[in-house]
Amino acid sequence: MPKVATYYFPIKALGEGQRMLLAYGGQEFEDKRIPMEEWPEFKPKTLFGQMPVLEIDGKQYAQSTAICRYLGRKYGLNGADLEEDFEIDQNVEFFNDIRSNAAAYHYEKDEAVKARKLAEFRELKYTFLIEKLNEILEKNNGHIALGKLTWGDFVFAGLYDYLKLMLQEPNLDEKYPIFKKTVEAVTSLPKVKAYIDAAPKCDF
Ligand SMILES: N[C@@H](CCC(=O)N[C@@H](CS)C(=O)NCC(=O)O)C(=O)O
Repeated sequence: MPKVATYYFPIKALGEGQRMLLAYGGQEFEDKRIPMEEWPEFKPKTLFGQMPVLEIDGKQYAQSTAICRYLGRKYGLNGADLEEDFEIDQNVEFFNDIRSNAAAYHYEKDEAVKARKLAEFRELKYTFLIEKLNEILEKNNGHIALGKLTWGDFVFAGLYDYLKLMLQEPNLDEKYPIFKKTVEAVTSLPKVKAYIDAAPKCDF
């Protein structure tokens, strides 16, 4: 078996998809959670100065979506053809767009600017994006694409709690029950559940 390690901050967010995919694939891995104090030293050793990073037999792999797509292909969680692969990519990129929109105000340091950006997002974009996401997941019966489990669901499930935090929407689950159902389609898979039960607990 190859020697595999994952590197990310001690949260789920962009790092959890790859961890859950490795667990799904029955791949043992070293789950390296780098505290913020150690990040400045590790950053220059990564491909793009960012995490998550996946390392297989000493080779680094970067970019969370590309990593999840790669592992998904490895473990049979991709589409059956070009068209199906496209549908997964397309819907994952749409989900990533929601994340980018939320990140645009979430990381703003100036509180007044942050409040203004959040208000603008709420007024102009939020409802359309969230309703569209709900429609996609409903249409696919609790999956992000193809009406069945794919690597895209791991991206969604890994990031969902962090997205909720960024959206400042603790009640999202009640309003859109399909979101939680999509997360649980991944987290209830026996090997993934075993990984989660043993992993450090994180809220997001
Ligand atoms: N497009 C990249 C984004 C990665 C990213 O933004 N990583 C953040 C943590 S979520 C990071 O490494 N931040 C520390 C830094 O940039 O110094 C991906 O999807 O992997």
